Amino acid sequence: DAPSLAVVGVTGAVGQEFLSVLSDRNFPYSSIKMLASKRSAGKRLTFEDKDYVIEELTPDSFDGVDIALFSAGGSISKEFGPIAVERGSVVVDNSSAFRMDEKVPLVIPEVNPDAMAHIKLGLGKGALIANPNCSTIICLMAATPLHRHAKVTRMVVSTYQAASGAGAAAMEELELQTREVLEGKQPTCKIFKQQYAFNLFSHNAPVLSNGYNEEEMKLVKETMKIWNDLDVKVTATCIRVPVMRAHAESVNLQFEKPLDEDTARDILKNAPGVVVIDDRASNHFPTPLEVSNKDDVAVGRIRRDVSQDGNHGLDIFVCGDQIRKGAALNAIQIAEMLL
Ligand code: 2RA
Repeated sequence: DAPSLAVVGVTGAVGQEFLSVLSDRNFPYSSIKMLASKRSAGKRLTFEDKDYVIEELTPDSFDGVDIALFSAGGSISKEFGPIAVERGSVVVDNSSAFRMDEKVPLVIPEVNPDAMAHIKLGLGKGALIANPNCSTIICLMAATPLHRHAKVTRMVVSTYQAASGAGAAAMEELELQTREVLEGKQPTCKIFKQQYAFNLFSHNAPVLSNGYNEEEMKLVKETMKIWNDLDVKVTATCIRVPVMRAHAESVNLQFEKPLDEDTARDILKNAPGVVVIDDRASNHFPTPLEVSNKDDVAVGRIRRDVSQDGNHGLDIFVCGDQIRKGAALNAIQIAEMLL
């Protein structure tokens, strides 16, 4: 019979997208708990023509819950993820809290489904599965089909990341600043402390001692874990750009054996969850607006890397919806694998 669900962080951008995706995909459920902080407890929401009261997240919230979808930040996942597992729930966690824990599968269903093959519902014991970071998901949805064909030895990623990755408030501030700047007013800078509208800046994640920021090191480390390949060389530069909800990424790939652009294009055309938009004649390639609110990741600018000998290098350009495939859709596809 259908599982009982809980959505932790239901009022956030990803929490709301969880509900949209559950509904769009007719995900079966016997019951669903809407969980959030004390601040939101008591508020009402309607989901699939039924009224719900948002409940405050407590340890008891997970009694009788089969699948708990988390997207309420790393500290909430760290505190309540293990409690939910203890109460018998399978947790799909969108935060970074457990992604690099070797006991926790880090899963993109189209890429490495086997990593969670040992986790089932109804065994009377819980488990935790981590959803990768959005920029990792979007990059690997395109890079993995090529990697499977010709083994990537080095990947260089430059990301152009949307406001949504910093939450609903960041999206609101981008819109507000855009209006203010156009009206000749001083932009309101509360979220990023600098002007975002008509500007771009290095990703707001903390910068580490090696000069990389946390977002860039997520791409490096999560790729190695998801590909189960500690030898692949990855470097990244993550930039925040004034776009609402879809990330764009320029990806340079070097391969162990030759892979020409036509073969690469065919591979990508047949890759699950990927659409190729690669029309040189009309200069039509993926854009954030074109992938927003959609499930598929779009790939284009597929071309031989002219700085490499032969066909051992490719450049591609990828766009994907950060809230959907970058977070909520991927998490629910993981949950679907439990059914
Ligand atoms: C960002 N990857 O875009 C983060 C969101 N999880 O800032």
